[in-house]
Amino acid sequence: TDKFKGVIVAMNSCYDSEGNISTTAVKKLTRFLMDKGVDGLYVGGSTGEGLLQSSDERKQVLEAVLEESQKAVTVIAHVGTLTTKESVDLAIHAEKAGADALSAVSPFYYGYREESVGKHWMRIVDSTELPFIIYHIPSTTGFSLTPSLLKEMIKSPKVIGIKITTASTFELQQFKVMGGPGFMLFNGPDEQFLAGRIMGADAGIGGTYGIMPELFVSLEREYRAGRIAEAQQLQYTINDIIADLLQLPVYAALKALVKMRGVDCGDVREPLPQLSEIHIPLINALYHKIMNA
Ligand code: NGF
Repeated sequence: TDKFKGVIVAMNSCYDSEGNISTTAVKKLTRFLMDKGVDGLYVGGSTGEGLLQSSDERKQVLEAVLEESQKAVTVIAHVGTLTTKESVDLAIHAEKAGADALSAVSPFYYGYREESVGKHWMRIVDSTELPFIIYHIPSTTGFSLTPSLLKEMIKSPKVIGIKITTASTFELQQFKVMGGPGFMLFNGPDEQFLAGRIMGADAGIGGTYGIMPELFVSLEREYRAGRIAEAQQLQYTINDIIADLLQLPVYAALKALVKMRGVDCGDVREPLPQLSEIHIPLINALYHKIMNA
């Protein structure tokens, strides 16, 4: 459906100076992104540090986003955790709080096989009436979604798509075909947003959108209008910024830049790597690149 099209920001979580959730800052960031014209928000994912928070904290963040957005943009709640019980609890909460959809990474650490991952995901799916988006990110979870598991999962009409964070647009396109009519693919790697869109992604979900929402919103507009050369130029501009970003501890750098854009979300949580003095010149240069793009 149209609800899940376009630019969906994998938004940061915000903390105060003591490292506790700042719902005030979460709301401010929500407002900032909405004012830039993004289509949706993905809460508590990788960029959102959901896996570094307690369930109670994750609920606070989601509630703050929903309170501020008031249904004006699509809100997807990432509810992946290490235990089925906790994910189901987060899913039920997300539905009650008013989220539009659920998403979850596969459980990790014990090196689960397809059958266990499928059971975990389906328990989440069955716990609410909300649509569910599989989060396929083998680089962090070690689990790669298989065609056979996908086939099983799409038997439920609630499984509406896959957020795919792999570099392969071939894989993206193949999953899209396997999912059948109406099945949605969400592009994960921001550096190939346009490539993903062209190969069948209906939307992108990404963390770097938050520091340069204008560029992604423009890119999406140009793409929809069929102005591919213009869209490609914007992707090149974005990729020049991402190439620099990847020289830094990415999540910490994103937060530093979000702060420069006007919303102080605090530091990333340990054990994520923090920024240090040596990174400051590159951060400043990046900020100028973004503002002059
Ligand atoms: O964080 C990663 C790890 N990838 C994100 C994104 O796919 C994850 C991507 O935006 C996401 O959306 C989330 O926060 O849940 C990258 O940060 C970006 O492409 C720069 O490489 O792979």
